[in-house]
Amino acid sequence: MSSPTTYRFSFGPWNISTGADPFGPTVRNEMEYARKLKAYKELGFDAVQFHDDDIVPADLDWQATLRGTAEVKKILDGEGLFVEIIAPRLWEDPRTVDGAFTSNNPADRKYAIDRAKRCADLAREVGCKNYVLWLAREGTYIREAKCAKTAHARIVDAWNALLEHDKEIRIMGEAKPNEPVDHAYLPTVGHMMAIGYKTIDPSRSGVLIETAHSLLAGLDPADDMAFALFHDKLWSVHLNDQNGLKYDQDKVFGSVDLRRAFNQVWVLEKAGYGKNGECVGLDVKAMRTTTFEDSTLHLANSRTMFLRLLDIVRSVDEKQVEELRAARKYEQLEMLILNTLMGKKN
Ligand SMILES: [Mn+2]
Repeated sequence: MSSPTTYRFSFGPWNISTGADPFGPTVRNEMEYARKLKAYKELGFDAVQFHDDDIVPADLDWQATLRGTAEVKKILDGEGLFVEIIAPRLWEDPRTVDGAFTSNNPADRKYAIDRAKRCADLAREVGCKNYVLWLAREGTYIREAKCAKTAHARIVDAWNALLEHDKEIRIMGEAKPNEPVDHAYLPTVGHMMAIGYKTIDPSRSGVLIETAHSLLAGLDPADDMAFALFHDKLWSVHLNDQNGLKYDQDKVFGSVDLRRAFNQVWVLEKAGYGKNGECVGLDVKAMRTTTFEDSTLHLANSRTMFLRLLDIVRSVDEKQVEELRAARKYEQLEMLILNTLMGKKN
């Protein structure tokens, strides 16, 4: 038997937030940038997830960008952190109001591709080869607004342009079925992987799976992860939780459905996720009622939940599971899992 995985954890600086939501302003002070980066190790995290403009503003000239990036890299090195992934934030600029790569406007599409390439250059500067595309506004509010068939081709063209631009990066598509657009193109992990296989380099095309995004698509996150793992395409995750079909909630991992969280840890652990350097990424949001002093608790709690569930996964007697599977005694198998989750003797 191979040695157990020592998991490494990551999150993005946006996970320490001021608590604004679409219905109200900020409720906590902004935590100073260097203080956020300092929090990582204190909380037991090893790696940072960045949007391009989490490092330096997107409109700086290249020289200023290099200076800003070097400063951030210095802080990261000082803290003993590495950059796990970088993603271009292609959903806030006025030019991406109707989508980035799938906008009907050629000038806007060019802006999106140029910015995405610049993000790959930033990744190189901070020593990161993992590039994430969350296609936030690639979709429509009304179906007649765009030619969907053309839109898919444009996404592949942009993906290819990035693979061409940097021969070392690998690109992970992050699927989400809705929000901010009503209907998103590539709404599921399966869609995203199918697009990856259509690119010029499928070996550098994979996925990042967020728990809540699978749930919003009505799918089981553990099965989505298993599907991507079977294809050797699961290169990062955003673990969190989600209470039904609502807005994207980014709740603490395991806080809604303990067994569902257990199933995700089970799948990751059994497949050896993390053994090739993959991180356990968390994408969680503090409650709006949380105070500034407690504004990293949801991260610590999510990590704790993962590790406690990992202990439980590792404590389940595999031989017993195999026997119950072989005998098709699923009632007993279910009770074995439930008892284990409740800390009861079987
Ligand atoms: Mn989310």
